[in-house]
Amino acid sequence: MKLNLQLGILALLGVTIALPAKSSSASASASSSSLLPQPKPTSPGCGNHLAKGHSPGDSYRANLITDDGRNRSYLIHLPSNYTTERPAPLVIAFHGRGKDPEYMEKLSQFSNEEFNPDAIAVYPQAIIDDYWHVSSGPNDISFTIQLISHLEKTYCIDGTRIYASGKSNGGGFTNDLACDPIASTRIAAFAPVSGGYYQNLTSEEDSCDPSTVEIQCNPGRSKVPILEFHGTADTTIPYAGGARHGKCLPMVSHALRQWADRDGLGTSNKTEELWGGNVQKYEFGSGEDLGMITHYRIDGWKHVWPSKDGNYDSSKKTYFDAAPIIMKFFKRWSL
Ligand SMILES: *[C@@H]1O[C@H](CO)[C@@H](O)[C@H](O)[C@H]1NC(C)=O
Ligand SMILES: *[C@@H]1O[C@H](CO)[C@@H](O)[C@H](O)[C@H]1NC(C)=O
Ligand SMILES: *[C@@H]1O[C@H](CO)[C@@H](O)[C@H](O)[C@H]1NC(C)=O
Ligand SMILES: *[C@H]1O[C@@H](CO)[C@H](O)[C@@H](O)[C@@H]1NC(C)=O
Repeated sequence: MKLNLQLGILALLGVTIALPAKSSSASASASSSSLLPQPKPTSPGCGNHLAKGHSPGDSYRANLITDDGRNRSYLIHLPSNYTTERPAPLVIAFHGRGKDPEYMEKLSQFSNEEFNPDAIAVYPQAIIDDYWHVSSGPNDISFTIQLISHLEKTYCIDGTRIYASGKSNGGGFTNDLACDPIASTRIAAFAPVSGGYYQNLTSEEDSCDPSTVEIQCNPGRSKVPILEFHGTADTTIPYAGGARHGKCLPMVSHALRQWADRDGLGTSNKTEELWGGNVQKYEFGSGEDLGMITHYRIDGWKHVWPSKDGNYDSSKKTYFDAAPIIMKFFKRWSL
């Protein structure tokens, strides 16, 4: 209580409170997160008119000045039946390294009404090498939390139905948000695709063991829903993991088992062989929680967003589109 009060006074004085480091204790993250807006099924932006020149169904770029003074950009798509009265779900999709929001919009298909009939889709732009930063450079986790608050003030959003997805570096970043004590209390569910879940090695001499490496993760709630897609022929972020860029990539199945364990779902799964056994769907949990952690392992698939028709990543086709599966998964979860 005393700590809360002190932090509250600091906040009133305009002192920036650093986000707790990943290794911080649970009590420190709880006291900081109590200063943040709690998720509500409606938002302060309900009732606001759209800015001049923008209508439901449009995609357009907009900007946000963050508290570190950076001018950040994002692409937003409004559903065609968006109204200023009915709170819409929000999907935030993070592009891969070197890509941009327009690429991610076409790749992910989250602005395609056939796959996403009702959620606002927002595609933020990374800066400095078009890369999502967590431990150095711009604090993109803080940026994402500020972006959510900004979008809730501007648009009519259901704050209990905000979701995150991303590809490659954007997929790794989606997992970082799920592991963050504060972001994980603002975002209801997460869907990384071909994500790079880089872990620090504890010392220089340490070697990377992808099947045992412990994933640093401090979510602010006990049950975090995750849906992950990964191809076994991915040569950028190999399914089997390994050393890369001086860090350690976990074996993808090992990363998912750690999530299942963290969510209290145990480490064994219900396995379904799909499309003639070329895709394995692994669901962890039971009863209402079945599939809270879900993983699609795609045999022979490369570092490519799954699509039936081919896409910007590759003209190759696979058995399914990721977007409708992701949207169906998101629909199950709210804060
Ligand atoms: C932020 O950048 C955009 C262009 O990307 C520009 O139109 C806008 O005026 C900038 N905002 C501020 C406050 O500098
Ligand atoms: C990983 O190492 C980087 C420096 O290379 C450091 O800034 C960061 O805090 C470390 N992350 C964790 C989770 O220890
Ligand atoms: C799910 O269970 C099967 C059978 O035990 C196992 O082969 C597979 O590796 C498991 N999947 C994951 C992601 O742990
Ligand atoms: C827009 O409204 C939502 C909520 O009522 C429906 O679920 C969507 O199906 C609808 N979208 C379209 C394209 O009709």
